[in-house]
Amino acid sequence: MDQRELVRASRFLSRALRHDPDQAGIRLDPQGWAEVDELLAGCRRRGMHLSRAALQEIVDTNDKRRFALSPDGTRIRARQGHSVRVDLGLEPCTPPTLLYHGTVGRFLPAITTGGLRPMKRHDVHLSPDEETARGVGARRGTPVVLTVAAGRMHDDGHVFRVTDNGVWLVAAVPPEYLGEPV
Ligand code: HQG
Repeated sequence: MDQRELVRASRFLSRALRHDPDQAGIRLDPQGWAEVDELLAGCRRRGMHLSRAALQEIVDTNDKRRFALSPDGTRIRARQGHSVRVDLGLEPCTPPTLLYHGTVGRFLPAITTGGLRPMKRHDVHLSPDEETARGVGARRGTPVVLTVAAGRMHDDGHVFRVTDNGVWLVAAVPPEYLGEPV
């Protein structure tokens, strides 16, 4: 597959596995897994002809390792980023002292007042380093990076989880844990 096709297919999969399984004609189990055969059939019905090998290539080469196959290769899910309710089965864990959130200036007034909210997703997504967060913010314009006092939040009882591709998840970040934009 060429790069453009890979990106198009990856977007289709993100939508199907995170946001709109019905539209792709697939079902997700409570942990977010879809049957690969069902997914490939659903793709075909929507004019997205994807072979098993192409799917494997997307899973292996995706820039953010967005998708995971089950060990036997029969099921696939998104590693994070869902808007549909799924239980990823991630255990609570201790975050580093600081985490980072990439956003854009136009959201700052609302964030300063209300803190970081998950918006359409299940959780607020935080990055382990400033550079990654800058990339996240840059999707929407000139990026602004906020530091999050994750260690202090954890000490105060907020529950953190980390996906196996290194994205930190928390239900919300109250404004008192946010640092000045860097
Ligand atoms: C902002 C991508 C107003 C928040 C990325 C963000 C990430 C508020 C937007 C992953 C707010 C939500 C997640 C508040 C937060 N008022 N705006 N109180 N609280 N916001 O896409 O973090 O490509 O849901 O700053 O790389 O941008 O999908 O979250 O700008 O890892 O794999 O509301 O999505 O990964 O946007 O991105 P999103 P995000 P994928």
